[in-house]
Amino acid sequence: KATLKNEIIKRLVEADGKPISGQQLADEFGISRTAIWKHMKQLQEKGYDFETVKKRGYILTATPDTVDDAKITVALETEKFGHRIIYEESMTSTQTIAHNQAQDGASEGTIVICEEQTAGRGRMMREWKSTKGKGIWMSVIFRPEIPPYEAPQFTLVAAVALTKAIDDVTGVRPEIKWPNDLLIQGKKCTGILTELQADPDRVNAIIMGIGINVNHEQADFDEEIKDIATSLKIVSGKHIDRAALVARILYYLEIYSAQYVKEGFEPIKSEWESYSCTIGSRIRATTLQDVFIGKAIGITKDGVLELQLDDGTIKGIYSADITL
Ligand code: BT5
Repeated sequence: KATLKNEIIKRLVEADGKPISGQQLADEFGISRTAIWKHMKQLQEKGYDFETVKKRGYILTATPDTVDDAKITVALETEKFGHRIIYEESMTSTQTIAHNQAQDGASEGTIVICEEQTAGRGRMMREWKSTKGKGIWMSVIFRPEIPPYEAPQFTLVAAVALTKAIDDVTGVRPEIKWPNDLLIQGKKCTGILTELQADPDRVNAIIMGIGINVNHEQADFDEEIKDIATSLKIVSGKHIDRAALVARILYYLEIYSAQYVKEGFEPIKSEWESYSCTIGSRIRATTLQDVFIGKAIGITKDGVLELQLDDGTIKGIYSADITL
């Protein structure tokens, strides 16, 4: 079972270079030494490697460059987020799978994550490019007790959580472009897609899709997005441990989503504003019906973007694409 393998890896990481014998693992997990040996073999096939010290046991010497459940589990520091991980190397879209899981009753904090999406999507069925092994392509299930009209604020809350996690792990602080993009030096490194399962008056689940370009080189981006996209590696100059970043993201998502449900958006608003590159700028907001041009002067305590039009009137924008 995947979870037992995760526990074995966790145990070896915590041993911090000291060998643990097959017998000891067998005793701790209540299975035979042969069963342990089989798990070790399978882990080796997945890119984990061990040194075997005669008579004394296993030392973990290498882990794969993946976002598999074992790697994330080892790095987790949450109460419940990420405690259930659905991982496959390749998926159509983590959103689709997470929707099905949520419908089947998956609990809050369940995540769906993969190395590659073959049909990753953005808002309004736009395509989301998800290069294999380079990014974080993940969906997180929330079960907040909020009315459906508040759900867009969840995108803003997530943007703050993601910004802080990226800053912690890479030392690079992205800017938030209202409502759902994170930019670095004006280029998109992250997109957020907030989808709902709801009754008219009640949210059953929020399925939050998070796409982050992490270890892409410039050449990893397709022609269509090469001028508008960037990655954390390109800007930081460092290869990033994606699993560690996932764990940090889940840490902040757990904290901020709980705070939001308890206290609303107001206490998170000033932090959001301090990361925003939208506020104070002259922008063009394309909504489903219209185009508005003006100066973005702030967001309300409900997360609605306030645009001052050239005739001085203030227009509340609930959902739009922004060009700066
Ligand atoms: C978004 O949409 O920015 C939300 C993206 C959410 C992706 C995640 S990955 C895990 C989960 N599973 C999914 O299937 N989706 C979610 P939007 O604001 O509509 O932006 C889409 C636009 O961004 C596209 O039309 C492209 O111009 C551009 N784009 C596509 N792939 C990109 C990438 N990898 N990096 C930067 N920009 C990209």
